[in-house]
Amino acid sequence: MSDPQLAAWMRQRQAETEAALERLLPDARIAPQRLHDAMRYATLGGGKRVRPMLVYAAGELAGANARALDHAACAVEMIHAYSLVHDDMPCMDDDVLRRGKPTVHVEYDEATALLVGDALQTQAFLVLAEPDLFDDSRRQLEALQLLARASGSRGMAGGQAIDLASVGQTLDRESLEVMHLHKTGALIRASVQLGALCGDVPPDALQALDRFGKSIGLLFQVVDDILDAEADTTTLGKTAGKDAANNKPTYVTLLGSSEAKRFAADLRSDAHASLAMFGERARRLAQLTDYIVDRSF
Ligand code: GRG
Repeated sequence: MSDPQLAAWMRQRQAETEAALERLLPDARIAPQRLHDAMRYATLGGGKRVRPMLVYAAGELAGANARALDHAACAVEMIHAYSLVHDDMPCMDDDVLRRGKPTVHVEYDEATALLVGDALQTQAFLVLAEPDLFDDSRRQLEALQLLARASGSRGMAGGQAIDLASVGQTLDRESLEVMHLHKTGALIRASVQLGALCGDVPPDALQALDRFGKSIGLLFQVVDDILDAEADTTTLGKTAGKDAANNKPTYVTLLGSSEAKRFAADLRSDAHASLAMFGERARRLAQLTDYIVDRSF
């Protein structure tokens, strides 16, 4: 990473996320120990923590208090961790490795993996519903609704359903976009809004941040597709990536690599344009946008 200040900020926020998750996940010494242990296994000690970093960066812009931000960052990461545990199960992607270690159903068992996802999801809402977290309880209710909407059938889970239904189908660009805006984009978009809701921003600022969140949510997925395709080119001699190998459409299979990169560049510009009204206050969000792209190409 080119900017040492950003690297230091990211390390600090990642460490803060880890410490807050340690505190806010159930203690593995308390019954049911095996479930609690598996929840911690799924959540702690791995991952880039992109969503928590977006919560913190938006919260900094909005002047949010640190405790509310820790809880919001953990809530969104718990939902993300649950989605990965379920996504890896044999009934979905059937993956054996996640974040460099065996997936939860491999390390524990399938029934435990199902329960880990369920319990992480409810833990997320418990953590965000903590009393006296927000200065304004109406904003806390808004945050809870926002996270529920982004995670549920009209958000991430809905996107996963569209994805499962698309296996073996030829999706057009619009349908692929709808799928990713839900499956990956909804939680990333919600992370930015959650950070802002922890503080105090006027409605026009919240709208601009929502446009920003929508652009980077899609950007994240386009970059993921490109990275996946490029990893396959170097390691397997294929050109389309794991999803494509699983007969799932991706931006690279649909648009080709050059056009997918052009689309990523457009989304990056849209994201920066949405931050224009904030000036210097949005520096971290702008830097995180570039990080999402530059971790690859
Ligand atoms: C099972 C309800 C349900 C939803 C699953 C998000 C999702 C929906 C599945 C993940 C599948 C996947 C690998 C999508 C590609 C983009 C993505 C979300 C990658 C994983 O997120 P990162 O890169 O992971 O932020 P880390 O490990 O860094 O947290």
